[in-house]
Amino acid sequence: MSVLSNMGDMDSPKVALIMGSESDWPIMVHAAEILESAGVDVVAEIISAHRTPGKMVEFAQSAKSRGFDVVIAGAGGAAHLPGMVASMTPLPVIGVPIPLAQLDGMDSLLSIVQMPSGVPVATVGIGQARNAGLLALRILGGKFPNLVEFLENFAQSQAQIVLDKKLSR
Ligand code: RP5
Repeated sequence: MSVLSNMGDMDSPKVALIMGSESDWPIMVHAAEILESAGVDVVAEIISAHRTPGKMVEFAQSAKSRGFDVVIAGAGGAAHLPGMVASMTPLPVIGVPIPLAQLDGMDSLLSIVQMPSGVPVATVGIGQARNAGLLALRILGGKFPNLVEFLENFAQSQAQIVLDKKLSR
């Protein structure tokens, strides 16, 4: 493998979208969609902190050299994936708490948000994968100015949708 293919294309933004289970994908796909509509290269993978811990360590330790700029990690229940990955990479990690049948995602939220001092994970709301994608775009905007333009247009169209609403009675 050449150094270049290992590093990826350094001039284009690249986000790793990891999740503990295939069952997280219907929520996590919303992060992929907003990122891809902004032209960001997304690599999605199932990595479980508990079922595939070796794969998690390998991923976290190589994420930066693989050319990723940001990691978005979704997990439900005892949601240790985002925090464990953050402990092994200098990249920004955004955690998405996945709601499960029991406890409505409060377990996932509390598992992800309450990180020890020195190991930050930016946590979005329960099930809010699209916000994780948007936050990743804001982080990437510092390096890729075209993404700032995308976000400005996004905010404008979002505002227009609200302005166009009519209340009927
Ligand atoms: C977590 O366990 C996963 O992130 C998922 O949200 C949850 C349930 O996984 P499955 O039993 O559906 O594979 O690790």
